[in-house]
Amino acid sequence: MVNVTRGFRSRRFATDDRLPPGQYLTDGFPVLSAGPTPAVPQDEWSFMVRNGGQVLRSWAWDEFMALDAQDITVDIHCVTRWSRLDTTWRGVAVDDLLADVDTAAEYVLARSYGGYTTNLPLEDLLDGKAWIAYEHDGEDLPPEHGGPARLLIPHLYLWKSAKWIKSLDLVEDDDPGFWETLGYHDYGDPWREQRYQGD
Ligand SMILES: Nc1nc2c(c(=O)[nH]1)N[C@H]1C(S)=C(S)[C@@H](COP(=O)(O)O)O[C@H]1N2
Ligand SMILES: [Mo]
Repeated sequence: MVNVTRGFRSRRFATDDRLPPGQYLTDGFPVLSAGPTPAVPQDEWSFMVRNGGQVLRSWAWDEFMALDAQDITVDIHCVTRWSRLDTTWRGVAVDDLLADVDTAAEYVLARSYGGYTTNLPLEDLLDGKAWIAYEHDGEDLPPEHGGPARLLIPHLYLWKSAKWIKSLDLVEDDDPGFWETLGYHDYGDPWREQRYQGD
């Protein structure tokens, strides 16, 4: 009996430990988009790494599918206060996409089909912390959740995980993206509750 109780408690604490301040758990997967879902057929899709105006790397869909992929299980946290634990994805590590790219840039502006942007420190995209994901829950990523492919950067609030990703642009300055220009935090660490500028 004592052991059962203890096991139950430790599971509860384990879940609480994984919930950043001010967040609640949900089993659903809400859709949050600032505009309409862009239609991007796979045969018209490409993904680029750019520096200034220069395209450093570019992959068509078939080329991207041929890259080494990883299965990813992560917790995700939306600034509107919902969190989901153990979400499953498949995608390519940004480390692999930026391998051999030589740059002095310290920041990245992620750009999406449809015009959405979000700013990130380059180092936050490296060392196994970010992916370009094209499957969720064993299925092709649905268009409303960012398909054909989206950025997945689970250690930051989910607005940083740009849906319908088109390019990662290496930049020298941390210029704000779409939500950051409208008052959201430039970095967005859920564990420090960096929801808005000044948090
Ligand atoms: N291109 C694009 N990416 C986006 C958004 C968007 O409006 N456009 N919304 C962001 C926000 S605010 C959140 S919370 C998540 C939501 O992802 P979901 O709709 O798959 O839950 O996507 C982020 N990525
Ligand atoms: Mo969001």
